[in-house]
Amino acid sequence: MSEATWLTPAQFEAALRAKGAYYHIHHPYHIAMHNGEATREQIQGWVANRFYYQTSIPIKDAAIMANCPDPAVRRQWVQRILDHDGADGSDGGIEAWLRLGEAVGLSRESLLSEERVLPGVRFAVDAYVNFARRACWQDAACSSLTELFAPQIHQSRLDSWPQHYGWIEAQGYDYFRRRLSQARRDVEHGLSLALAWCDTVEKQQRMLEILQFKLDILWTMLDAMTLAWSLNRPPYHTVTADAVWHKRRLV
Ligand code: AHQ
Repeated sequence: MSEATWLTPAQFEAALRAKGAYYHIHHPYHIAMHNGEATREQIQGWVANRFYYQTSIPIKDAAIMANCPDPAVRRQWVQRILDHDGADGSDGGIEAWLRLGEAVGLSRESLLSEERVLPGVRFAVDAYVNFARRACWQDAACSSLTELFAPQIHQSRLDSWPQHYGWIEAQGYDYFRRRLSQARRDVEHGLSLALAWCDTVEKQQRMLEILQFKLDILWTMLDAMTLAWSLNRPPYHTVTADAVWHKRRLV
């Protein structure tokens, strides 16, 4: 492999953005949902499993804040927790995702119980949370930069799902709408942190690897869902039709 060379801030940002080629918008499961080819079970499975990701985000962000000694950064980062948990009487993203669950025919209890969360999804999401707990706060903060590509994916759902899935109640789409602006605000802060922090070739190369790690998390979540609901090979399917895998957050 050729020796890595120093990238100017503009070149480094371009290198980060080039990682969009591996974003999960290109995963077959996501493409099927976008094209209207997903079954009710596949949509419900995606909503129930992504709920575990959504409820893990504030835990991840709190871990970053716990490791960050800079009040100015914490004052900005805390907004991410409020976006998900809600604040000042306004519902947050987790509540909006519960409404998405109800819109696709899943009860709040079903999502909150995590009974539908696949082991592969849980392991991928837990890897993200544990990385945020153990990495330096700068590395962990910048791992959120997969959101460089998030506005496009949220918009694609708003553009395609209503026409394909008449059975999904419209209020379920509120979550994707709110993320269009929140993701852009997150990226502005995250990108400024990354460009300031990655002031050596080694840090730039490590950050590109960290971004790939996070892309792998998002991709792997959909791989687990593909096995279960596209290939009909949920965990232990050769042994039992029951959902016998562990169903609670252990880390
Ligand atoms: O809804 C999403 C969200 O709240 C976040 C927070 C952020 C992070 O801190 O890593 N990443 C993220 C993402 C959300 N939605 C995903 C999707 O496909 O709907 C995209 C995901 C991301 O790009 O990291």
